[in-house]
Amino acid sequence: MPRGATLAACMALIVAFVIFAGAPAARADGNARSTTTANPAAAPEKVIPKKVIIDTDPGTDDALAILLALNSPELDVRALTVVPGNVTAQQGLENALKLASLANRCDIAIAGGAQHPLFQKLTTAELWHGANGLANVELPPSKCKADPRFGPDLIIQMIHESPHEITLVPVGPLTNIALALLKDPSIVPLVKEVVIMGGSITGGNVNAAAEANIYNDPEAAQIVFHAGWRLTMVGLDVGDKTLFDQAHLDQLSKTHGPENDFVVKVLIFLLGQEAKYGSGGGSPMYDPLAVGTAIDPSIVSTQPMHVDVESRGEFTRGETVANRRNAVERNVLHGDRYIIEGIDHVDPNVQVATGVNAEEFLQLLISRLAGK
Ligand SMILES: [Ca+2]
Repeated sequence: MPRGATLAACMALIVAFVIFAGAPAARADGNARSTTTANPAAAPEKVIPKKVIIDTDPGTDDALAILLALNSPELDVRALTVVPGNVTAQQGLENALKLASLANRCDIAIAGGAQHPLFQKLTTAELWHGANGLANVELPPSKCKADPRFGPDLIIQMIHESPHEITLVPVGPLTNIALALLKDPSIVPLVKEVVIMGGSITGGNVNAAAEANIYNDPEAAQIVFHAGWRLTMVGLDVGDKTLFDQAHLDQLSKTHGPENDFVVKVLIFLLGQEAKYGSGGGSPMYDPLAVGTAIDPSIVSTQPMHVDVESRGEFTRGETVANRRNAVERNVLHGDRYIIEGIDHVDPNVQVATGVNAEEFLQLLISRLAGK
């Protein structure tokens, strides 16, 4: 009995040891499995779409930008607000309604806004965008209805309804955004981010100095640039690197769908205008690149700079004057002359896009519109 009892006790000890020793291993294995399950590489997490409001003056490249946004799962387009620029406010609203209808997206709010720039007459750009602003392509009448709210009021309301969640993507003159800021400055800290198409740090397209969106309302732009929110400027000079050319057009022409076919017609028009008036080589995708940057910020590289908008220059009204070193000399009057007494730092207020992965972006654009 003692012998048998000893054997039984030993067996019990061994079993207990195995269970005890095995338990941590089993727990570790269990942990490992749950870690594997949570690993994004094994099971990608559902990306929460970014809520965006696109303020637009549609516009051929606006049309491409809007359709890119509406077909990108990374973005949750909450509203299109219309500003005069490429076309009049009335034509722009009609175009925005037709574009949303084409994409079967009457669920989003589409509202008119300002009727003219803050302090100057409007300059429209039918030369570049066609008489109707959409490359003279006639879209079917819209099934969508305009939201009765005033665009800047709609922007204010949506920002308050979703604090810290809304990304503003203005791709026209900045009149509506400035009006929203002037009416309710409390929106500034409640906006997640602002990504604009506009400006340039290497010369303009209206004239030597100014890019069209900023030229069309410099005072509004200065208000928006100095609001104190996170602002990324996707300007003319980076847009000029994203040339949609004949090879891209051939690629997109192989697929079909109402949006795809419309976009191909617009791009044929744009390539024609570029051949006639531009530098050739393709059509710059200005507004779509701003949307592309909202989709994937890594498409562009940026540098923080202090940027002011010139509003009084004889030759430079509407220029985005970028301080690349974020410093100014401190010049102090001594008698009949100034003496430099030091260097003062100026805070950057803009993330200026200075580089772009153009082909990656163009392929993103094509892939989102193909077959739609
Ligand atoms: Ca535009």
